[in-house]
Amino acid sequence: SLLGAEINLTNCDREPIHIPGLIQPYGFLLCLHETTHRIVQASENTLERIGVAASDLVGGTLDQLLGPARLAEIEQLLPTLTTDARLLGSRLDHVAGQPFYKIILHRYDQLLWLEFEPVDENAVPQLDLPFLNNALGQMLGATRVLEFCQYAVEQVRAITGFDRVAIYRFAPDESGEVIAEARHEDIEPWLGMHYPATDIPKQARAMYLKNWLRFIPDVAYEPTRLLPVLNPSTHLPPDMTYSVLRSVSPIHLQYLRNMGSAATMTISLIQDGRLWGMITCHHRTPKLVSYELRDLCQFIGKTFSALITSKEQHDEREYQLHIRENQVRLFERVTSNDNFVEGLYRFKPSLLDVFDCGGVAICFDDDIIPLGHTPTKPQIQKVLDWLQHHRTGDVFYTNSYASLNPDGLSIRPTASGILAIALAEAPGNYILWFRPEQVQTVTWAGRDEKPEVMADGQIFLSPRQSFEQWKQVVESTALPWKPMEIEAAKEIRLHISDVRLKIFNELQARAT
Ligand code: BLA
Repeated sequence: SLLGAEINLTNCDREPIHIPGLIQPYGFLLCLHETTHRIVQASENTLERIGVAASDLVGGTLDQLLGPARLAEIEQLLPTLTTDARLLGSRLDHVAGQPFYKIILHRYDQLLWLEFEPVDENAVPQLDLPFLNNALGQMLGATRVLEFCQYAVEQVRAITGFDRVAIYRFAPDESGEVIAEARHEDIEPWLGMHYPATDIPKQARAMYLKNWLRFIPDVAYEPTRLLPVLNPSTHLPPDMTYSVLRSVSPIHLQYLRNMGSAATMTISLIQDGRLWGMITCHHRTPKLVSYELRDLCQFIGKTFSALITSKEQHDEREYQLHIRENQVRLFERVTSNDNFVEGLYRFKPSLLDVFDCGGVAICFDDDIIPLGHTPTKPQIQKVLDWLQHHRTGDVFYTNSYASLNPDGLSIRPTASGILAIALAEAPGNYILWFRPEQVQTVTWAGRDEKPEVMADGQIFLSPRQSFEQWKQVVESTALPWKPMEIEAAKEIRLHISDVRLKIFNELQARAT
């Protein structure tokens, strides 16, 4: 590595992936001095690509390569260039008598970057407006997040033809889950799989916030060096953050090979300045996607990003409505039933159905009524004893009971999360909602496979070893209780106390 530091599985976050001094050789790169427009660096594969040695190009100007019309066009573009990529013309360009190339230009790190990409003549890009219009209509019309994601993966697959197009959504702990997928029927599904945060290191995430798209057309490539490796003015390797051809981390290339992927394209999904998720595309054989189609995919990624918050809000409102409706129906039973406790569990919806949980326990007058997946009655009794000594207020909740009470370790599969409401004055009267440990509910990629070991003893690089690591992080935790769920529990508590007060008053009235 350029900084002389050994990058391995434990320090990926420090690999300086923005300054590899290398490119993917399917295209070639020229870096021009910002003011003189002389070529200061060139990728070493120009000889192979266009029959001109990089050493012959460096120090010279572009007129060695391009005709006067093309040169004039470039000279006109250069002064206004920014980090935003510009494609030179939508027509094919002829470089020094060789096959067709397109030129992608941007300005960064005091250099003008000219990246030459070969044109796949079999895949002449078509900006299909009816398709786009229809795609946009679908995305706008989708109401739920998952439906929205499904449209997006199907559209990207229809445009590009990748074997697999998936949406990978990040969790607050930065691990992620495949929540939508469109794939070739011959390959195994990844839907529902979880992968660890370390699969996409921090600096790579930061890079994908600046770039909407990362493209690796052939993971089996031999990287090509820049000549010279260091920018002569700065004596540093040039910052390739915005370079399309930027060479890929060898660790990530190995990862992709282990996944059975020969080509990938990844589109960032960004919400409020943070990475919400990514559309990841994989192909079993090398695959060149034209710049225009990649641009179209970026357009879809940006549209997706702009709409995601509204779809999330829709899901939230729908969940809120579901809670309200079930609450109302539950309250009717509680009020109309002679025995209000029966109203809580005998019918549908019961306490189990009002919001997401694994199980419920109604603990009333020394009786415990469990519903769904709960600890055993004696275990529940222990939770009640603990609550009486430790609880503050009428509502208590945690998504990691075992971290508060070591005794909770034995019940963590069903009761890592506990939401409790105290009923009435009598001590020990509670309703408890339970939520299972996340580890019980998550499908981790390859969790049941044995770690494989490579010849040199290094751990085989794949998502499949990371389950243990992640498990340690989230052990004994459940998904957190949402504010609207806690609110719903409080309302249930109030309603029950109203009903009991009414019963009490009626009894009093009858007695007098
Ligand atoms: C990059 N890792 C990536 C990228 C993805 C993933 C999508 C973006 C680049 C690309 O398009 O391929 C991970 N891809 C996934 C996951 C899924 C998927 C999780 O399809 C699930 C469906 N990777 C590791 C480890 C390290 C590592 C242990 O697993 C470090 C030691 C590094 N991953 C790594 C690096 C990059 C990366 C450095 C940046 C590559 C680049 O842009 O140069």
